[in-house]
Amino acid sequence: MLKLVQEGEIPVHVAVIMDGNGRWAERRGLPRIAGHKAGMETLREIIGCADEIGIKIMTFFAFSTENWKRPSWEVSFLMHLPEEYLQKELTTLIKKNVVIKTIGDFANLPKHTVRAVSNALKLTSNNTGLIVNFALNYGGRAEIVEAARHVARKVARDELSPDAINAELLAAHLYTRDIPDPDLLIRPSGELRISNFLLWQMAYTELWFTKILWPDFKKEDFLRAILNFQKRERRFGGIKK
Ligand code: V0D
Repeated sequence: MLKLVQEGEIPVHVAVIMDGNGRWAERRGLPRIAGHKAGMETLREIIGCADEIGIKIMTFFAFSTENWKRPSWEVSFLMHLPEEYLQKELTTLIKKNVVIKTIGDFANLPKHTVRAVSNALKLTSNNTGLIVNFALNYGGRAEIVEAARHVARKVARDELSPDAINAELLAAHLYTRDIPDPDLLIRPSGELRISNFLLWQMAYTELWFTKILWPDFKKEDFLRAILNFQKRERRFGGIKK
């Protein structure tokens, strides 16, 4: 399947909702946190594959602004995963020339998490390869609200005319100002929702849903999603040429 995919058009930016980790564990009679650990293995495999086929940007939904509603022990456990992941993978990622980026609000994250992530951002900032973008304490609506506030402040200070506000200007105030909109969203685990992920950016994104849970999602499943994407005709609201 790898060869076939490489013959087609490779999406520039693929977004992934890493869902189904807790359910994967519960089905095996394991604690939910075992699922989160297993999900980290999938993350490694999919980043390797994305790099191999020449995708430029991968955005992974790691923690949403709604995930704070989970039991506090689970939240605490999750907040140690960036450190654990980076301790295991950062050297390999640096060798692969990967750039680590994040989107989301750092303000309410534990200091230890911010420290580990900031260090990784700094150590990979001069790299030029695959961008691995983690959505951490991210919510699509919160992102748009924050952008609107920034724009409103500029108007209030007379730095901006309300007539100059358009989609391009709004987009320039989002976390994703430096990266193109995703071409493809992959959501495993059987949920058929966007769940407040990249709301603005997904206006024309192709969607791929699968019942496979994230820890069971393999390279072949990823390639299948890309292959399906390659068969689609994207019109962006226009008509067939
Ligand atoms: C749990 C499966 C890597 C999905 C993967 C705090 C759910 C493992 C990161 C990570 C999580 C985040 C930022 C960063 C580097 C790594 C991560 C969370 C959960 C939520 F800069 N895996 N991972 N973050 N899981």
